[in-house]
Amino acid sequence: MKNSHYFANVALGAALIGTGITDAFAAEPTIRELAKERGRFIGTILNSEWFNDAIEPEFEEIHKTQFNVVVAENEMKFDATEPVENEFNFVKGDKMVKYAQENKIRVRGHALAWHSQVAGWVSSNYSGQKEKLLAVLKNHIEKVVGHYKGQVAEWDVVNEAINDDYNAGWRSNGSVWYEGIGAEFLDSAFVWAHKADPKAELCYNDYSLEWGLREGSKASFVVEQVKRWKANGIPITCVGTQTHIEIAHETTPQNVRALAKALAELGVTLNITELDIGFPKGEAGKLTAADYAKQGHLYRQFMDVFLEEPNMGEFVIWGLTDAHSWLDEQQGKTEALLYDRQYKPKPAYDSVMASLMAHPATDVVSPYDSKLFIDPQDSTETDSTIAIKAVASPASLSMRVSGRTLFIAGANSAKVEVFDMQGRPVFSGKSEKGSVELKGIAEGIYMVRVRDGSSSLVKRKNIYGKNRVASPSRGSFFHIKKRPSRFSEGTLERNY
Ligand code: 9MR
Repeated sequence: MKNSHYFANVALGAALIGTGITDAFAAEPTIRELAKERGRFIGTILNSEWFNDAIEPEFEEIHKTQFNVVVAENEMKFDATEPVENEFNFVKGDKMVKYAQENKIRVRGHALAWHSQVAGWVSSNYSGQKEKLLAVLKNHIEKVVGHYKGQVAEWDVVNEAINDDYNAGWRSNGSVWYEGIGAEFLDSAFVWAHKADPKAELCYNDYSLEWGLREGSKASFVVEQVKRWKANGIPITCVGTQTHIEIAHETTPQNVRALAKALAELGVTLNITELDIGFPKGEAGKLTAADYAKQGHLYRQFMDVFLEEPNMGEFVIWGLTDAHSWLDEQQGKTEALLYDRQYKPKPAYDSVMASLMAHPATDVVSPYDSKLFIDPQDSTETDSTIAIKAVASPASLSMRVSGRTLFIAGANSAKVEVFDMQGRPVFSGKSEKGSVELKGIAEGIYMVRVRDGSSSLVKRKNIYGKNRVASPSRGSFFHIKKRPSRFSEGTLERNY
């Protein structure tokens, strides 16, 4: 386990000022610095104790030093934001957004349409009344997303709407939304959220997505729904896999990799949104160094997958310290986080750092390529709360591959980089007079990035051998042209 960390560094660093030997400490990076260099967001929740000013001072110091994305544990949920019909309470959410802005931390909003933590008045007043419930949900989404427009980069628009059967389908029991409205509450929620903040990323978030893409699984069901949403112009941009797992769940990182690849085909980002890797509660106090090393190994594998898959953007852990975790309060699990109960980094912390170090920034593709995804009018700073735009590609720049030649229109001389689907660079060069030979690349599908000054374009391309001609591209990777929505409220076309 590391024996030096933030506080140790500060204290020792302070003691060494004046001796001229502070460089070694200045050199130790934080998770957020490495995440930022890689164009990614790594973070954790602000626990409810933080909102209530009932948390140790170490918490916030570590939080803002180590992480660059944040989520409210409970304070942006329906029951917190609209406890009384059409009376909104943004006090706690605003407190977090202010903190995030002051510390240049990206904000995830959690969660808009969920069957749990809905204010009691919804079912007492409107249970089973479709039109009323639609109006309630619409008003809630418009007011909440509207309030945080431009400040919350991404919303969990729908949370946990899939049932836990072995043959996954929509959760039909215990959901005031599904029971009263039917499955179109999901489509509507995305459309309303997009209208309220067109630049926000919009996610479908759920648990047990880490159990693989077998037939009937939640993950397969999500992929099918995302296909339908995309085909129907529903503005979904991301899926969140919560990933609350146990130490024995060794196959889960590779299942997450498979899900990322399936979603990449659909031009959708996969985010890890609530990771924790718990030990059975009975083992508390008996855990050995080998147990913690095993936990670290699993964290490492998740971080490896995260950094290697080009369509993964956020890695959020559901808690910072084992001293404050929903697992201890509500589940038979414990000791699942990066920091122990005394705020000392665990081997899991070292493993996350080791993974980041092993994946240099030049090898990590960012789905938030600042030039491609962020509206130039907003900011060039990725480490910020500015909303990400998943659609902009400069109209003037385009590319096409024929055999091994990449033709670029809109730029005479552009920087060209090619990455394999693991995000590893396989070619780098410059185009001359609008074309470049892609030498030394095996046949296959690649991500091609072209940059010219402030313009940048990323597309997925088939690269063929000399004598074959490329088939028309099946579409770009993140060049998602959001079709103008064919949907107006009340006329949503569904395909379930
Ligand atoms: O951590 C949250 C805990 O404090 C709440 O009591 C609980 C109530 O549902 O919600 C926890 O957070 C959940 C998250 O919002 C959605 N995914 C599962 C999380 C853990 O239950």
